[in-house]
Amino acid sequence: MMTFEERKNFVETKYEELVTRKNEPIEGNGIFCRYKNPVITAEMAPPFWRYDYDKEANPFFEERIGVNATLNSGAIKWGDKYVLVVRVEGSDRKSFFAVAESPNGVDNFRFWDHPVTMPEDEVPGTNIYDMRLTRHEDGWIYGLFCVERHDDEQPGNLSAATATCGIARTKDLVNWERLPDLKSRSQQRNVVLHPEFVNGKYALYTRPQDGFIDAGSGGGIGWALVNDMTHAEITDELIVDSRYYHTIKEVKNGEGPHPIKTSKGWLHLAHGVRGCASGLRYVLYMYMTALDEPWRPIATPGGYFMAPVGEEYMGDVMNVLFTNGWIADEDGKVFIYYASSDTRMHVATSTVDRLVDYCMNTPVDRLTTGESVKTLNALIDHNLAIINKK
Ligand code: M1P
Repeated sequence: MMTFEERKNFVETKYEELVTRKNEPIEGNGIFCRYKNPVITAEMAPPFWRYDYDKEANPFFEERIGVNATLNSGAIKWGDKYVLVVRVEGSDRKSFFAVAESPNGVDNFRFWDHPVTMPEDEVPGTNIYDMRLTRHEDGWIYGLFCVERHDDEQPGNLSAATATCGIARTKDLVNWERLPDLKSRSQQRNVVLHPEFVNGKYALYTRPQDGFIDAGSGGGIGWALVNDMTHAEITDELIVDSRYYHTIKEVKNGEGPHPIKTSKGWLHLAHGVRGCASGLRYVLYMYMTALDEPWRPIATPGGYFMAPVGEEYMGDVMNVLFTNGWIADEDGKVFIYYASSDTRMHVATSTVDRLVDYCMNTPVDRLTTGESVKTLNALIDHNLAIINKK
């Protein structure tokens, strides 16, 4: 067995190798490029978070605090750095937020020294996760996230929980002002703040749900206007992106990061969930809404945008891709940050033009096999006419 010094050296060398390894794009379908390596994994939590460096207190250099997963991360450009507010899950199953930054958005992510100390709401949460970051035109950076608490109305059920939208705001990603949780008739998860005022109000993408897990009668991704983020309350909610039978979002869907503004409309990234024999399958999909009416869909490409491949299938919760962060650079490049199987973070890159083209020109899902075959035959006939002309 190794000595204290040998182990410390071993742990630090392995960590440095991981955080400095170069990432490479993999050419794909013309819409986006995946990258060879995940961008953040549990092993990239700094050794000084996990080990006690005091030789007397920890003579075997044993790990004291385990990190289980690094997943569903909010994203923001911070000066010239690409910054993720990562959901870090400890081996005790509690998630917390921690900021990691990279000079180029695809590798060399390093965590800032301390995780985020998030102030509590009046009723403290048991677990918080999945932050969506919005640099709002009011001058604040908002973080909206899920707060999980035990459902005390079901005292005999240890697993009964409630999902509420927590709200905090910051100017520096270090000091967070906690605002009261969102008030809503239903439970809420995957709530996202739109970056601009709409009709003078704050606008939220919502996900009304009947229970902690079940979207039930929730209908899909909703839209609600709120007068004041310091006392946010949903009174009216409109469904902007519905769920349908036998689609990739039959069981649930949820807005990802806040939409990107383009000259053709707002670009949205979301997740859709369906059931299958092995459980739930989470994939990513896109849609666009009108520039002047961000609640009105103008493009709804059919099927998924990204689904798990290779090692992405495997992890704590299998068959899951989830996203709540992307960054659009001024030159039009888009960095899409997504987690696989609730375990690790990845990046894929594209451009605003490619994503708009994808949304505008991918056939819609016409909801039956007969219609899908008609759509396919139309493309084949179109292509054969071109090919046979040569
Ligand atoms: O386990 C997959 C995802 O499940 C939930 O997402 P949704 O609310 O859409 O079902 C969330 O707990 C999410 O964190 C998790 O990745």
